Amino acid sequence: MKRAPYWWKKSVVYQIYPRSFYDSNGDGIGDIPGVIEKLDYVKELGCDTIWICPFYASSNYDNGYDITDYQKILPEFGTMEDVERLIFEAHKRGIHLVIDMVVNHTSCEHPWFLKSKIGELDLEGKPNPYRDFYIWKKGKKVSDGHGGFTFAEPNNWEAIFGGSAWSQAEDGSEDYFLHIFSPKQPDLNWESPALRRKIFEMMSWWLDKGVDGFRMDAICYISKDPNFPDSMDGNIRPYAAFGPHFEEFARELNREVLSRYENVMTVAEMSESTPERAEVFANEDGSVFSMIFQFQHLDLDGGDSFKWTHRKIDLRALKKLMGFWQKNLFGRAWNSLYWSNHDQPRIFARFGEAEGPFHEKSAKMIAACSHLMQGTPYVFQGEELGMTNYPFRDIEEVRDIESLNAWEKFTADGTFTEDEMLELISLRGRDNARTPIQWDDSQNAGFTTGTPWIGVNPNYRKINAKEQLSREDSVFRFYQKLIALRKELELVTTGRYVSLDEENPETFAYLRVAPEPDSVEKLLVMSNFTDHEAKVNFPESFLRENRSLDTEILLGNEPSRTEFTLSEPSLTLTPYETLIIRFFQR
Ligand code: TEU
Ligand code: CA
Repeated sequence: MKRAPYWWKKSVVYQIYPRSFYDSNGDGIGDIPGVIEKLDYVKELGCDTIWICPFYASSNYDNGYDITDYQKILPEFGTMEDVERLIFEAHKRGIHLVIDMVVNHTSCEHPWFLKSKIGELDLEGKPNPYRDFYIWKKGKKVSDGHGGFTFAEPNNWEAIFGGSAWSQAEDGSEDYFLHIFSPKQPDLNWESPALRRKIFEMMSWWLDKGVDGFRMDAICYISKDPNFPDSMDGNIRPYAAFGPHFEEFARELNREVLSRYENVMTVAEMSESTPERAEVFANEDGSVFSMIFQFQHLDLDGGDSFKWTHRKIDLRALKKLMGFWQKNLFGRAWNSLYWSNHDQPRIFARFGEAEGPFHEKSAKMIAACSHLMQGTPYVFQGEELGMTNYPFRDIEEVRDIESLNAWEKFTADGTFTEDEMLELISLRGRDNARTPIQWDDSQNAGFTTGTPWIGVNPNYRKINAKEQLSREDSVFRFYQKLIALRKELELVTTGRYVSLDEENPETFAYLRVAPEPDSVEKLLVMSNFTDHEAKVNFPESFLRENRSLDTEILLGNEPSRTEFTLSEPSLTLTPYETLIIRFFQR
């Protein structure tokens, strides 16, 4: 497929978690042929790019994010021919395909690691070329308490999925290998030129197959602090993210791989990101990545035990933060816009209502509020249906390595009781996003004819695609209109962001202003985040400047709202209402 320069700026991405999307052969696991069968659904929604989560050969401890062969497909997902067909069928429909590239680490069962862990010498006693592919450090010499000594972890870094970030290989040496995530996911050593070469060749191989880009998994971690110092509280992120060679490696990846193909899209997953970093790594000249996934907005409800908390996001803090990103990146870098993905709970854990009269209305409001900002919006599968968290009642129902490890740790050390922890998993756990897509009201929500690998949300008879498609006022239909609006109105892509009524704790209002100085065209997006009526206040200057302009309602979620004129200093929105107004001169 021919790719236009910066095509992603006008794109809306649909994220597919293949394991839970659609099962074509009844083994309970979603697969690539299943994705192909549902491409028309994605097309109907209006998305023109798919980001598909890992489908490579994997040991599956972390659902595909632990790769054993980058150039093979996990048999339960299908074959390489299926993936080639997916590329072809997506392109046939004008849909770009962006694949998930997990190159910070591999599986502990990847042949490179199996060879690496043999030791500094290979089986023939020669220097082992694979040793350097991973990060090995001598253990720290510590007293054994009996006058002798023993070896301990090189430092106190904690893995993101719990426990020490260092584990020992069974090679009889005192060496430890580093794993930022789980011991099943050893970190690759990007300091090794031979390793980088292998990665670059492999990524080029995928581009040669015709994929349109990559979502770069956990990429901010590929360069670590070379001194491996102890961390104050065990937190690994300050030392493992954005190390001294990160920018160099990222630019090399661009030079050696991305820039050799035409208009490849990359979205780089980067926790610990700030607008200053986005300016470097998602800059306009295309010398690094196309855009990044930042996490600051999702960290607003983090707590002492990381994500395991009931804390709520303060709307004022959210508005300031989003506005800060919008303003700082304007003309310099490109934003991604998302609330949900396979690592996050369903949106209603944060905003709106999962049940009751405002369920759908709130889902639409949240979508409009983020889709009309500047950047590339991401729709995570099921979001367009208003899918909700799963009511986990037993730890046996949980599949996610992160949640299971957290359960072990926090129930053992007394941070939480079992009941509390289960409640937190139901609220914040990653499996909430990973339950099967609810296609219709038949058994297993039409996802599979077999036994699904993870429970289907019991609300599928009410919330499902078939029902949503049959109704004009559904969440799906609203997403369709929202996506179409982005395609029709240049302003959504190019407009400058101006925040309005920023101190208001209940409503979120902003303007998108045409960048051409001689244009008066503007969009006004107003959203009520509460379950009661709430006001948006217009500053005097705003009223003065815009009162004489013509207005039209472009989209909203309140059927009784049929007119809008800018006459009063404030407007009262109904519960969870969103209202999108265009200002123009006739
Ligand atoms: O996530 C990396 C990441 O930055 C984590 O901190 C993420 O926020 C985590 O899921 C916290 O709940 C990526 C993938 O998206 C994730 O699914 C993988 O498990 C992880 O990398 C390891 O590959
Ligand atoms: Ca299957």
